[in-house]
Amino acid sequence: MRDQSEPMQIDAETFRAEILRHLTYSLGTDPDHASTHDWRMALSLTIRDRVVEPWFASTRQTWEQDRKRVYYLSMEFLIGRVLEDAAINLGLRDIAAEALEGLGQDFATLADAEPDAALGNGGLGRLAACYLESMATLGCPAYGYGIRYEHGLFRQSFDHGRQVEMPENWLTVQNPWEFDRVESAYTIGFKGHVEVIDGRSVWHPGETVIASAHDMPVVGWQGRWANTLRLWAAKPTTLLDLDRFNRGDYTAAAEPETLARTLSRVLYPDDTTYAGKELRLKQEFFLTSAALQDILRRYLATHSDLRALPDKVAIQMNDTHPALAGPELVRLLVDDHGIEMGEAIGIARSCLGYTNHTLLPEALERWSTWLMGNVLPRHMQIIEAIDADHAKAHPDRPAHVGIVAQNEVKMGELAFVMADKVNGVSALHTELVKKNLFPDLDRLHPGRIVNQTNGVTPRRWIRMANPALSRLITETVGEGWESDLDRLAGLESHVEDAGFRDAFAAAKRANKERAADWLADRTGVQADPAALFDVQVKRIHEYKRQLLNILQTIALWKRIRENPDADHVPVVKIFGGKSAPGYAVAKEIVNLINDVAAVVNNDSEVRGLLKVIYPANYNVSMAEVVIPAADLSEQISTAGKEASGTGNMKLSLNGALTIGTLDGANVEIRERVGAENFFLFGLTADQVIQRRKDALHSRHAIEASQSLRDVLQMLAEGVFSPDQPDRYHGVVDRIWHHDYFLVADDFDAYETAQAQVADLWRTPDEWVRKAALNTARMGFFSSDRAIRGYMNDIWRTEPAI
Ligand code: 26V
Repeated sequence: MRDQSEPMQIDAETFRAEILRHLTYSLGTDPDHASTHDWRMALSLTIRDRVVEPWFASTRQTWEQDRKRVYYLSMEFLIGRVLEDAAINLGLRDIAAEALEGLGQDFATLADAEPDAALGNGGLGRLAACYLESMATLGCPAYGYGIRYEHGLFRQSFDHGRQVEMPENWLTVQNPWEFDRVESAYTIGFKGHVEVIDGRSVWHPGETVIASAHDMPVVGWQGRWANTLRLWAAKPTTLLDLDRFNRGDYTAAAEPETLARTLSRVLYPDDTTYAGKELRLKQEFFLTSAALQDILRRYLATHSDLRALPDKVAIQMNDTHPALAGPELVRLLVDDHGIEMGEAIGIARSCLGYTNHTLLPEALERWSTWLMGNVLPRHMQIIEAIDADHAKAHPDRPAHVGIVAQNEVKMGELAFVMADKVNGVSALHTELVKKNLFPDLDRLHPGRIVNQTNGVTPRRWIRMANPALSRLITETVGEGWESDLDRLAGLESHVEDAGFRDAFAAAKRANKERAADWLADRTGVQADPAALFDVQVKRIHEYKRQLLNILQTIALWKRIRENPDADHVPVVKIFGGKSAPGYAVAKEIVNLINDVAAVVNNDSEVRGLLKVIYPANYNVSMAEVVIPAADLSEQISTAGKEASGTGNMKLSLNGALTIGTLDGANVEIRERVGAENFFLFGLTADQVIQRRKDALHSRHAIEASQSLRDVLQMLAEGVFSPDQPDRYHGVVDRIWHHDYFLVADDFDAYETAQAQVADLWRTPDEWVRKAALNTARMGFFSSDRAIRGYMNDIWRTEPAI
């Protein structure tokens, strides 16, 4: 293996020659005729060549040292773009840019042409991507297992302010970052029946598909280690029905192929409600079974005793979506390897961990026993055996705690019972998992539930997304902070230095200018980089309360119009986010934000004091532009509902102040950055529960707030929907009568906090102090810290470097 302390050595001249070699021999074109796509491919392949070396070395070392491996099973990996991230981790970003310059090409232009790998909905999928990168950085031998969706998360556009979904097509152009492993393929069964032969159960599936592996290398900081993200594509077991083809029925002949491929065709875009759809269950089993067959094959290549599996294998279930890993591992151990059921359950449990990412009841998976029994008849039997085994081991188990109840399989309970450790994703969330979600199981298994507060990778979210701030950090605290984020604390002693504060402000200003250009290009709306950039970017959901933000925006607009000469702070409200396609209330909020933007941005009386900008199709790449430019981070969920949040971490790390409730990781962010550097407002999780007991809570809140009444009246009168004055009557009615997320109850407190924000903005030097302290005190939220926590407390693995 290469000397790991040395950065990769290659000069621009050699790099240029390699790009040209790929252009000629891999792309079959020449510099005079090459398109942007050709250049991007040649550049990507040149960088990819440099990834392969540490990738092979890491794999070889793991085999030679017979290391324990971590397997991260997730239905979602929200990777984003790969090229620049890989270039930066390999230390090749500047050499590549220099090499390209000599060829008349621009690195940023080529990097921008790469489609996002959008194989995820939001937080859960992006967390998985950050964790893969941290495992590679720390030298933790690991595989990510996911599905190679042909279509990632839909593309969002707006038609008259309303969300329209279009299919996403990242694979229509060749993906240079994947290797098709035709030799790594497994048969996945569905349906059929179970036969008992000599006391042994034999499952005869009625349908089968092939899971075929595609590997993406994941390279860590400075190329010291690389792991594999293995994505499964579904293929038919029989390509063509030749009988039908020969009879001339060509469409029907291709049917087996079409049916099989459906399995990995699209990512389910609804992260709010579990729908009980057969195809989703099949996708979950497809991922899980392929991963487990692969894990056992790898283990058995060098071991024979499956009883020692937990010494070499740690499997993490990213939410309950891969929770069939329990029953599937038990099935393989019992049916294929002859291990007794009780022992198999014990072995499987010792390998498995379960991370919970949501408390929302409608998102908790429960499959009907009818569907489960039909699609996976053998697994249904095993789930019942697991449930019986657990009941027997815990005679004091209350009846309602079972895995199977009222003709449903509760996947949370299944994952819990089959896991060695169960974790929440922030301190508050973990307490709520114990208290509200699994109180009885927590009592039966004290110590099983642990906390691992989320983190984000500083390589992508500071070093790559924010080069201006990165340079300042390196100048101030020296090299190496990217893999040791606690060193950001070294900024703190410089905060009283005016020169440092100026430099910090200048970096933010540069990012805001870049973002303003980008926003103008996308939306036609010009933002003044001197204004306060107030940012809320995340999935659109009632509990995240974009509605609260836009109602306050309306109140602000009204105040500016009524009192044009007052000392108003110029604000740019930036929104980004997609609604689930079937989530009508969220779509109404999307529509409202766009309608408010149209009115406010075209109101000459506002004179640039307020802009509302909502570019369509928020994704990882948009986050990389907007987050470094933010002054204010909106983290305003109804307390108790946001498990953690990770955007909150990215924004504060990049020097935004947070306006937020005591929810998820906000609590820990505030503890670390200091209460005086955080705009807190709103009811606590306990107060939310209490408040809902008053059936008239929202009416009381509205009656107490002149400002909210005015806003609701404007909505009711159709001020923002003159073409259809009753468009927002539903919104108004819900706030009055069914305000489950307590928008009304928190409105006044939120307005007060926003007034404090404006006050602080009026003393720019004070603002910069607090912003810089946010960056300096956020080192804890590196995903490296989180992964070390998983390695120590859950996986019991050691880094290989
Ligand atoms: C849920 C469902 C429900 C069933 C149908 C398909 C589907 C797909 C995705 C999800 C994910 C919901 C859970 C989730 O994304 N939770 C978020 O996880 C983040 C990482 O831990 C955390 O920061 C956010 O607070 C939490 O909302």
